[in-house]
Amino acid sequence: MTNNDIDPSHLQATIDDDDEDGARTRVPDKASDKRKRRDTEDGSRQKHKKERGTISRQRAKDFDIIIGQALIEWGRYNTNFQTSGTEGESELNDFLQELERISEFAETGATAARLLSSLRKNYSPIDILMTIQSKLPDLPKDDVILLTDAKCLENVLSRPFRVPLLHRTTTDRFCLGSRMDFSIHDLLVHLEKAYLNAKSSVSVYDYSIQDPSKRTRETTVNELLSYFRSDNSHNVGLNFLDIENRTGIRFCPSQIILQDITTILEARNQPDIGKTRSEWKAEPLKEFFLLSGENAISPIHVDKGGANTWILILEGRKIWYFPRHVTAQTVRWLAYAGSQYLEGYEDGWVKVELRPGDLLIMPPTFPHAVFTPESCLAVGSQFYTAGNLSHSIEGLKLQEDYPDISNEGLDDSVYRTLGKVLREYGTIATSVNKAHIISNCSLFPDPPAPTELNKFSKTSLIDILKSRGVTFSSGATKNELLQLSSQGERTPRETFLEAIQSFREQFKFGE
Ligand SMILES: O=C(O)CCC(=O)C(=O)O
Ligand SMILES: [Fe+2]
Repeated sequence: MTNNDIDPSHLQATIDDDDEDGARTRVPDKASDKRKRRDTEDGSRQKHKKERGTISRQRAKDFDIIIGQALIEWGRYNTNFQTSGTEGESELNDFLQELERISEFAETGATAARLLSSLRKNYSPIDILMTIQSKLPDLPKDDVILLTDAKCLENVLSRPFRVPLLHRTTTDRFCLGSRMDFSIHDLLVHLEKAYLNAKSSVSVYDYSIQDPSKRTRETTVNELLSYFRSDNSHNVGLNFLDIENRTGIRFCPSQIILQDITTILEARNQPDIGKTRSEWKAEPLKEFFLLSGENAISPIHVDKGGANTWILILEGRKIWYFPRHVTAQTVRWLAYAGSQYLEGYEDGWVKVELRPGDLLIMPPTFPHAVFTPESCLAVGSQFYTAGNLSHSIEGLKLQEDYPDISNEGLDDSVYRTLGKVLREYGTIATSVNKAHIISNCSLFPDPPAPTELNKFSKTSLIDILKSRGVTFSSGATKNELLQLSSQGERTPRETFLEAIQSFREQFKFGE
């Protein structure tokens, strides 16, 4: 047996030989009075047995109290509200009721770690081991990774993660966002000043509309202002999920900016601090506000482009639901079953309650549904990390294959960013990182070599030219089309496919 192997039966024997204080029971040694000694021994054994019983009962009670204290405190909320009865609303309302019925609040392995450390104050390591042994099957697994502080966030982001990260702000745990003193009122004042005169439009998710693909409609800042400023309680929770943060205030936790792979590559490309000669210019992380009316519901979807998403609550609350076990297969199931169907998810659904100051970070292409029990302002954005890059590539392909899984379409910036990252990342990736990325890169086809273009049909050439936005006369011959195709500028997606191809070529077996 090595030092790392602990034999539970051995521990049991050791502890049974000792009294609960860890001191061996001493019996008076008087050779002249064996009987008395036996009596004393019997009495003392009985006494200790009784004491042991009381102490282990007490220990079990203490343990339960500590478990109770270590569990995350989740607030109450109400999902039974009046709807105005349109078909879209009642459908989504039924969806929410079902989601509530089947989902459980997230549990975490950190609970077990906290339990251990609180037990250490009162019990010996052996006591703890014995108790943990019997409770092991009941100890929570990680539905989320609970973050304790900024250092912890930095560590977790530097590795791959497959479950959401959650940081809860409490009196002794500060918010990880760079600030949180910005309310719904502040946003309305800003929007009124910045946009109203320009009659700017914003998109709103309106679930009173029955066809899910038509629920995102354009509206004006004016409608947004009057919706949030009227005192009447609303039947329909409107959801403004796409308000670009142009306040000049940045909320993103600095650990996210520092672990964002575009930030890292940009810094590497600029050894002379202060000079901006580099070709590489990352697009700065754009932040978006999510402004949601009370009782807004978002059905199941993934966020776009295989990116990680962070979200910080500034005011109000949200209930965030997700499958307990997510793989590419889960996402394909979502594509098949649709955004309002909850069965078929392995290990069911879990939820977290998000309060002001709380930060949630989801890994790439992670299905989720959201309920807003009280009007809420949140801010967030998307980013790529080295640890999750192979999953991002897989997620991007999933969204290409099943566009309906996301509430936002793919845009050129996704391909541009990932293409640039792949071109640069090979120089710093470990061989394991490279292997993971390459194996998912093979989900994408190789871009056509210019010499192979002549094998393409006329229709395929027309498609290529159209995707590049190249204009040509309707009567163009195949040769003319060929010439245009081999000369023209590539689309961001084509450039991304080329980046994938050259990433693969960097990796030579045996080197
Ligand atoms: O807050 C909501 O209702 C949904 C937010 C969300 O998941 C998104 O905008 O992608
Ligand atoms: Fe989302």
